[in-house]
Amino acid sequence: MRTDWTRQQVAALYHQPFIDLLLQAQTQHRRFHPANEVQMCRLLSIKTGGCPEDCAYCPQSAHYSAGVEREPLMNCDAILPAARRAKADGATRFCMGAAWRQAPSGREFDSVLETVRAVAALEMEVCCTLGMLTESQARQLKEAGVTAYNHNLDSSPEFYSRIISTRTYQERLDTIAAVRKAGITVCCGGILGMGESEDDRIGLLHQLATLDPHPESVPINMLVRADGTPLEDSPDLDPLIMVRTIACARILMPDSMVRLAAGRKQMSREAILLCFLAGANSIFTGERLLTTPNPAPDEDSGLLRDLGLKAMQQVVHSHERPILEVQK
Ligand code: SAM
Ligand code: DTB
Ligand code: SF4
Repeated sequence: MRTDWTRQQVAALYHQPFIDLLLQAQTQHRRFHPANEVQMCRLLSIKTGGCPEDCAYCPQSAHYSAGVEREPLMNCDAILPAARRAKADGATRFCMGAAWRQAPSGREFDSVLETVRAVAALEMEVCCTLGMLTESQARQLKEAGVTAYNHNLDSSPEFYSRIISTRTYQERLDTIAAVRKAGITVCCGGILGMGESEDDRIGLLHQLATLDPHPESVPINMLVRADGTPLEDSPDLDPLIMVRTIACARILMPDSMVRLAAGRKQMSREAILLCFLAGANSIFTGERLLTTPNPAPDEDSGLLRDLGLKAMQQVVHSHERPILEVQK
């Protein structure tokens, strides 16, 4: 697994002719992952809105008025039925998101730990995204059974400061390091369609691919424009940019799960198919992401059926697998 990519190498990869890129990505995909399988993940917003950060894309920021109702932290009894439903619907990963700048301490954090223990007992992957974490909080989450922590770099270091002013890129990297140190797998990716340049997308890919080890999970989000946020009027993103970025992520981080995350509702079936061809092997399913809509479950099951894709039962990374077989 290479972690010493230069930004020039990432740029050269990114600028390849599209078909060469897709062929390389799909070949790499089949070396490391079962072909025609997609992991289904489910999101739940367990604490909604009123966030002190000013992320320009986010409807949950208290700096903007995007019409998201604030909701306090849900308790374990309220969350567990959603996790059970997700499992019954075929999801193998349950991801709980909270609109916090940083995970709190005390009673609220204890409540999250209780929930994590209960979800872990359902034998699903348990992912949390609660904002910045200290090493001690990361350790406690690990002990409670968290398997993954989502914390995105969002864009290149240069573009980041145009999107968020209340938290630095380095703070993001520090949280990722604390998560890694606690032995929790890292889920780290970004958002496309915020007005960033090609060079910014290359910069994001370069940052991700030089994390050592790579994030086990790389979510690539297409901006979901929310009214009331500074990015509400961003122009449409060409979906082929999602495809190109996903293909690069697959080639640079071959063993990682690449998640086609937010934005599928704005994408055609053909564009989504190209993302799968480029090496995406995970989606969020269910009516809702955190606060914004996602394709309806029957639409998704129809798509998977038409593409002959199966729901992945268990994710196995190559370091956990003794023999690697290249699938034809
Ligand atoms: N507050 C925590 C944080 O920022 O790490 C966790 C929740 S936050 C909503 C999780 C991620 O969702 C963000 O890092 C961002 O990449 C993504 N996200 C938020 N709003 C989005 C939007 N409108 N479109 C696409 N992705 C978005
Ligand atoms: C990620 O990269 N995307 C997911 C998950 N990690 C937490 C969240 C997408 C949120 C989209 C906006 C919303 O629904 O509020
Ligand atoms: Fe808060 Fe996370 Fe939204 Fe930023 S992305 S405003 S940190 S909830």
